[in-house]
Amino acid sequence: MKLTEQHIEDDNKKSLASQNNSYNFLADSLTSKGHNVDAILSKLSEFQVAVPSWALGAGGTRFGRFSFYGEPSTLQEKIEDVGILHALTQTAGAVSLHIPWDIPTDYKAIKEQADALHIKFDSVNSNTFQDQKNAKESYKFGSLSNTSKAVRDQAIQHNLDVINIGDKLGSKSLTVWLADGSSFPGQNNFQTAFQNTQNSLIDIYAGLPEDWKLLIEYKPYEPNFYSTVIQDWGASLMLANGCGDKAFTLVDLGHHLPNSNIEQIVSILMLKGKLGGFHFNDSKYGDDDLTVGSIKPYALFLIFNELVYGMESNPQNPDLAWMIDASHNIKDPLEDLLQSLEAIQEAYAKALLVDQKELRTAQLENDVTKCQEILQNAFRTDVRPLLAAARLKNGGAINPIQSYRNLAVRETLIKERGKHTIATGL
Ligand SMILES: [Mn+2]
Repeated sequence: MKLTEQHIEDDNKKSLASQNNSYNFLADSLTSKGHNVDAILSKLSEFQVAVPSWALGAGGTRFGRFSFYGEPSTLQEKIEDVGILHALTQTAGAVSLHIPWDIPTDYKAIKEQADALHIKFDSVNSNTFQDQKNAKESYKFGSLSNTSKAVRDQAIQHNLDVINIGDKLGSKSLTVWLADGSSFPGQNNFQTAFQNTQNSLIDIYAGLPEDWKLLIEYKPYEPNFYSTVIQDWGASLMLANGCGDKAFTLVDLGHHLPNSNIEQIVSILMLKGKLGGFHFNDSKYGDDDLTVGSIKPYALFLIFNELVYGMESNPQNPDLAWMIDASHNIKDPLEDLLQSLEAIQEAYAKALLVDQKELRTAQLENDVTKCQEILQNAFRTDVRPLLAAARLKNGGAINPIQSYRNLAVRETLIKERGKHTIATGL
């Protein structure tokens, strides 16, 4: 299924008058406060977030998986789904592939399909957290950190293969997330595991093309419950520094212990020019992989405030790889992703409303109340008409979920693909 601009334009007609009223009111009010509304709209349009290939189907929990009808079962169908998200939102212009779940059989055809839908190939993700069919060695006790050289070598080779696949598609970075760690005290020698990981990453780094980046993700626990080898940003940063200038830390919102100050983490990493990528999701307790912005929207805004500050003030930090990393267990995955994309844009737009100069002055004067007022005034602004205007400008939907339902996207996908399809992946 392909959503055309005409489909969306026709559906927009129903809400166009009301959108224009809300937008004009908001734009006037922002302009009178000194904001450059056109500049904000351009920034919103430029901000593209990658959709991971594994988020297009139902995820499941360790207790069960409830399939969602009409799921994409081939890479081609997954890209088709990202095309639908991008057509509606104009902010999902990239896909992040997971290897070996999504190895293309025909590179040229996949690239042409993605090009036609204006979708780029963002970071490629390796997988050494589960054993593949016919693999000689097992990752049961770790991959890049394993005590066995044969296992480490297999895991290194897999990452080199992933780079090779990504290179053929135009990707420019490899994301490594390891499940390596231990579930019981005494199981691992912390120092050996860390050093093995560092050495393995150095071997992978040596295989990076010149214009590529290595993004190292961290996570404090799960699937191992006593220790993980790369448990926090400090460990990731040490490993990145041990590799070289093209290695960076990747922050995943769900990969922190409760109440961690994630905005401070991203801020310091950007100061050091070492934040390479960011994974969006939301959580109440752990790595819950819930819809972005569904639980802690203010925390997301505070993080974006630091990201915006970093993007404007830290030229030493590269452009970031943005990706949604969530799982969908009870909602239509595409509707869930539309909600996430909206929440990301909303937090970004609000962060763009923070008057950094005024904030700086208030900080210098130690006017704590004013500092808080500046942030909260931006956060409390309803920016949704601004997001809709940015989408509208590029041919997207005023209300993506409403259009998705009005245009009967899921029903059409079920008709085309059948009911009981299963997306490859988890
Ligand atoms: Mn992640």
